[in-house]
Amino acid sequence: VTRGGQTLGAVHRMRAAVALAIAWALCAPLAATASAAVPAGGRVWELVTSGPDNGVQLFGANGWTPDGNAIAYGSFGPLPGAPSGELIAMSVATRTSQGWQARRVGIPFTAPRAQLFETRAFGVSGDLRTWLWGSADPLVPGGPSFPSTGLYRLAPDGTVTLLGDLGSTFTFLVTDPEGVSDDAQHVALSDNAALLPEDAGRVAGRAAYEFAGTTLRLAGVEDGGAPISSCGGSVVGNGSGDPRLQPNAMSRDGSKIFFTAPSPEASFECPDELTHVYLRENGTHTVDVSATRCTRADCQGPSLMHFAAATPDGAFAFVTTVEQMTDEDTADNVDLYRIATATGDVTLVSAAQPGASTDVEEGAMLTTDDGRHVAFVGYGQLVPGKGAPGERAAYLWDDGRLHYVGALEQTDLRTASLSAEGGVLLLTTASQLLPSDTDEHVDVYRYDVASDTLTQVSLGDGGAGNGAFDASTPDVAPGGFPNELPRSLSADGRRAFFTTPESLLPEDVNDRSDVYEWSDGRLGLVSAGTAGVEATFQGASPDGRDAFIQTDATLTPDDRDNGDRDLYDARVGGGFPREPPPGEEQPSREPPPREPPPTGCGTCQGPPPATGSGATPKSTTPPARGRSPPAPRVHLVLPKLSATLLARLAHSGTVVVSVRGAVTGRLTLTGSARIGRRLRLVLTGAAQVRKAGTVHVRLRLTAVARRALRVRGARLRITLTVAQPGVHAGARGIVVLKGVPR
Ligand SMILES: [Ca+2]
Ligand SMILES: [Ca+2]
Ligand SMILES: [Ca+2]
Repeated sequence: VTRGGQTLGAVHRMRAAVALAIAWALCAPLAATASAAVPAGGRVWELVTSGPDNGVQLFGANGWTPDGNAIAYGSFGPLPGAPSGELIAMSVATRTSQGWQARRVGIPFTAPRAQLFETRAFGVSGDLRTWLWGSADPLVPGGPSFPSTGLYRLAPDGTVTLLGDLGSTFTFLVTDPEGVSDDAQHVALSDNAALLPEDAGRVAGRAAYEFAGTTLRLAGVEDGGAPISSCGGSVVGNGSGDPRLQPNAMSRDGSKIFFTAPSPEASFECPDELTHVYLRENGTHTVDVSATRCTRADCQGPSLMHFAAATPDGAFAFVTTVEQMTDEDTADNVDLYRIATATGDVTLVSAAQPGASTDVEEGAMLTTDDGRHVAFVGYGQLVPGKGAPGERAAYLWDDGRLHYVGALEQTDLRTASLSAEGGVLLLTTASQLLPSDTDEHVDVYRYDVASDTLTQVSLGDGGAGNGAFDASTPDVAPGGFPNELPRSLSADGRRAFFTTPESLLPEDVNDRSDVYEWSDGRLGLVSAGTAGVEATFQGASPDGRDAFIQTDATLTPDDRDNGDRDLYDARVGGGFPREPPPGEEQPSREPPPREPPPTGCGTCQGPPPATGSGATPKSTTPPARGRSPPAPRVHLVLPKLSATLLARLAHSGTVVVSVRGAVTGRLTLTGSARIGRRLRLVLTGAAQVRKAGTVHVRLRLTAVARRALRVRGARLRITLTVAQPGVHAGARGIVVLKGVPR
């Protein structure tokens, strides 16, 4: 297959390389020859995972503050300097005038057990300062322990509060809370276990609960506190647990919880009860927001109600149902309704005219914060003269006016973005919506209400963009809870972001994924486009100034991890003063003690040497607050892994190794490697060290690693981390395991 990007690539390779070299030298965006500027649009790359986090095994970004100045992200395994030892370690990076600085988030461990798998972050406040933690190990004395999971709140000052016991569940199987308020003081969740005596009569389904402060109460109840459903419980939102499928099931201030009762999965046990959508407000008052307003005799009801979304303030709820909720609605199809919770007013969203008939899909829908602009998927012809009979298509409802956007095959609105001001919808589809799209692969389209126009955004110079590549926009981070849904459009809709492996501009000289920005009709590169390295878009700040990307490319001089993956902010007008030259360093930024690579080490290597004294020590943690205690002079040494030991590990799946330099407390060894396209946990080991010195640890290959090694010719390049949470030292290195085909 010949692609436009490849034929252009050779011609432009040199030009792009020169442009990049200049950008490097200036450490600033290029002013002239705008078409060659990388990154485009006046953006400057800033290394977010800088200092000790440079090159950590990133898991994903979990969200950022609206100003784009702080971002939360997960990484594999306990990081050196971490206060605790979760499998997915959380950090928050904050932008300062000198650069991005990370702090670890975690709760120090109280019991010598496997925190690695049994503890994880469940949510975070909007300012990324207050955290919710779930753990099957007690994080405070007397807290629940396995198989029960405790829910904890970690305050900005480090105070840990046990909120309650979520019942007998394994932490990694517990769904995330379905609502966390902006201040993280309110948490809504659907639980199998009966957590309160009032819930003891439930015979099927889950029950919706709410933590208000430290008070646990049932949410799926009548005014007086009795469960609405006598048999089938209730769920927060629609019970999907997916923030894309039930946005704002809890209002951002925590005062309103939308719930469905009975719980949809209990329909067999409660055949006489129809699911309805209710609003529970301030833990005192409940309204059936989905009660029909139709007064005709033939209202096609009563019927099931499905919660689709709410606005962040809870002023509007959206439901889909076949029941006719208003007298004007006479069609017998599934419709989307908007309900004003204060007045009870109901608006039929999914019909351009009364009587128009089509079914709305019970899937992802989008609403602006004011509830006046809504995107949804429907089947058939909702707007006269647009689309085809039976066609699955995206629609945009604009304050009473319905617009046909375009056909959607396979894809849905999970990864779509609606601009905050409501006028622009960005979506991905494999359908060819415009003549410019001649491939059968996914492209990105931008619909503008004001001009009623559709634009193919993933289209490059000279028509590049019709190769066999799928463009994409981000879904919710794989690390679980988001505090912000990934956003691919600026509030005004004038900036749109996406990822594609296709080379759309001459500056993109690789055939790997890169991040692009469409801005007022011009396409630019947000990531580097340099050979051999890929980048993916994570999300943007509301104004579009900050575009967060994850990339293996080394984009700034302070990225010294030899090509490991990092988070970057491509920020309009960003950048920092240059680092002080060697010798001008603050005395407090003492370089970390470094061990030479162990001898007789087979294929392993020590951490890369610090390049220049500007390197931030990998083994120190910024003090949480107040004076920092003197860092103990401790440094762990990676285990010696001879070729024989590695072969034994590959064959048997486990070996015992010795780690030098341990102090008393918990020690963990984790190894991660790329298998296919994903970063996977491949090695684990832990020990409780009772006597400082050398400690023996049993290393185990995970099932996924053992499976991968059975493939002939397989090689796993494993990043091995040894860490002692709370101890100011750690070490990382690389080992290579060869496959053992059988
Ligand atoms: Ca296409
Ligand atoms: Ca590329
Ligand atoms: Ca890097």
